[in-house]
Amino acid sequence: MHEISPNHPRYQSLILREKMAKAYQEGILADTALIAHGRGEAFDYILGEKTNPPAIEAIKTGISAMLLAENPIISVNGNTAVLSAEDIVDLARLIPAAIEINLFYRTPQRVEKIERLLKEAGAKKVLGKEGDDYVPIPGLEGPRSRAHPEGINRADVVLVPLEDGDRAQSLVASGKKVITIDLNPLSRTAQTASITIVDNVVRAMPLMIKELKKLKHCSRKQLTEIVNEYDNNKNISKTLDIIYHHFKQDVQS
Ligand code: PTJ
Repeated sequence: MHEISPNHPRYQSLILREKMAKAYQEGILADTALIAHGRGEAFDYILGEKTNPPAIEAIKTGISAMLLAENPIISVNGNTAVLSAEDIVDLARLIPAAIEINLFYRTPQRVEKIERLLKEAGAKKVLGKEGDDYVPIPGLEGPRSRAHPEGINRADVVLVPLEDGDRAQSLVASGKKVITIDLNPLSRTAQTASITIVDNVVRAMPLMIKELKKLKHCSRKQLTEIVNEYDNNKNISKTLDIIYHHFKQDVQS
């Protein structure tokens, strides 16, 4: 570990890097997790490393959809667990929603480590463990197609931060509402999901919890209106406009 000065202009970003590097050394993360993180960092940089208005709108809609759901669930992979374990547990408790481990690069050792991380963060029940029952998600092969019968399989709304495109597509195709958090507005996941929050998971999750506390008092009718008024393609276009203007300003200045 290197000593990082809080005065460093990229302090937050460097702290997250160190956290990810340590988790990789501990065997919690997949071999390519740091590449995925780096791609996220690049997009975060061009988004101004802040939560932009379209993300706020998507957060509000995503929380409304989770509150309206009969069986909401949060699908957790290695990167999300390392970056946001406490927030995942808090959000799941407050909605309330189930938590299921679902890994792209699944190994029994990683599943156990991620389960431990979630339990240490306060999770009472975690689905998708090694010995657990599972059914395949139609259209997907291998370990990443696993869906717990009481979890993702029967869920109507799934929050899947940092997801891979195939899986997001398959979940949508099986009739589920998919909410994702992805810094890349052009990724297949971002383009396929029902509600795409283009933001860093470390900023989006606390904001989701804050929004939940506000929306919890709304009627089902009000929540339904929020969901029905939302247009994901328009929302992503607004984010792309922000990126475009960001570049344009930089070129002109
Ligand atoms: O733990 P596993 O085995 O399930 O593997 C997880 C990874 C993330 C390695 C795997 O799903 C993967 O390879 O994902 P991709 O296809 O690289 O997609 C990751 C997406 O997340 C990319 O679009 C990144 O821009 C985005 N991303 C990376 N870091 C963040 C992020 N989005 C939000 N917040 C981040 N911190």
